[in-house]
Amino acid sequence: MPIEKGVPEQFVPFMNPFRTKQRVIVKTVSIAYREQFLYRRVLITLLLLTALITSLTAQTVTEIVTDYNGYWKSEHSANNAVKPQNSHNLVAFKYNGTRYSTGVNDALLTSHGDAFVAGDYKALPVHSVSAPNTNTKIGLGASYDGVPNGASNPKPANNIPLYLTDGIKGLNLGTGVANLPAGEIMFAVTNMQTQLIGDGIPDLLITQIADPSSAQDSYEFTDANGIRVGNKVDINLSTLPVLGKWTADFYDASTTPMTLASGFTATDRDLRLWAADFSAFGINASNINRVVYFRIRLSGESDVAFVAYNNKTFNVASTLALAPSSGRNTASNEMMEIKAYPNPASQHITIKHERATGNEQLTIRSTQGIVMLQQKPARGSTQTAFNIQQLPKGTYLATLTDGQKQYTEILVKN
Ligand SMILES: [Ca+2]
Ligand SMILES: [Ca+2]
Ligand SMILES: [Ca+2]
Repeated sequence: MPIEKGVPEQFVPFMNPFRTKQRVIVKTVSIAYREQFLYRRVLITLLLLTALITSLTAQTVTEIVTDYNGYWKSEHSANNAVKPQNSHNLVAFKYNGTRYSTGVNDALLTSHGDAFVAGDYKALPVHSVSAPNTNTKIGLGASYDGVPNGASNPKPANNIPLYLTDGIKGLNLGTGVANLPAGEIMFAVTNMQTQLIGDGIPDLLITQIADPSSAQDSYEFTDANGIRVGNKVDINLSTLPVLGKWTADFYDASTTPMTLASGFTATDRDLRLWAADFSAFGINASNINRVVYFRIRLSGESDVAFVAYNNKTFNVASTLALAPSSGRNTASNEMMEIKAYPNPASQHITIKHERATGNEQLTIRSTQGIVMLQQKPARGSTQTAFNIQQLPKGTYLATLTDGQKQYTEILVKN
């Protein structure tokens, strides 16, 4: 949700080079050549447009069904006039012309005569995120707080992970976060099913619940050391078709209790959904065995009710960690502001960090999120050593936090 940004960039400029060229050349060439040139120009434009439309429709969700007031269906071509203003769960979505259920309530679809392919989708289990900034807002259906046209007292809980994982299977579309703080989220993935990659059935669903900006979140798979496997996918949600509208309060999450400004009370926003098969991430039979994590790099401007995954295609063990990416090159594979060495290690591991102020905490967690070791770096120090002899062999996450920022590094004990 852009707060102080201008109009998002559109894909405008590709015609311009042709125009410039034409102006220069046309004066000096024959009519026949000019016609031929124009014909070619039209042909090239048509081909470009066809390619653009094909790439857009390849990932297009055109309809959603939720359990709002029992049953609510809204299509891109015909937005439902009813605007949800409370919790409601995603029951189904239509992708490339086929309706897939999420497993929230298949019987509801059957009772309304909606044909569907049975699916099993769950929200990614986000347990922690970076600290909210002044643009971060919690979006809740306007009546979620019990006050249709105002704020409740006490205010709703200021709990970002809650609103990204609430509802049936975590798929509550009526709660979410606008301008989700910039950072990285890592998920440990298991049981990747090769035969379900490239089958055209979506494996990832991303919601967009407010005004989209052109800033792009980036999604990718990584190996045990955080190195990308396949390709990253930058997701521009501003080009997606609008599937419907909802009426929401956007509480300011930078203070607790949260506050609700009048301009953000009971205000209408668009709902969008992005979906893709994991083949879009370059995952295939030859590299699938290297996949250990799924990583999201958040731009700081996405507005998310939940990010869901196809539970038939892979399982997500836990949320590992989140670190802010401010000032970092998000195109890079580097994810650490802290550095562990040696890594892998078997006896001792040393973690280099910025000069400690005395307010930091260094924590080593298992991939299940269990705290294994913890230390407070000494004030003025730039590295902290851990004895890891007692840890079982495997992969761990070291996280440095000062209450505001978090930095994470993947460790391997061998
Ligand atoms: Ca309200
Ligand atoms: Ca939600
Ligand atoms: Ca698939």
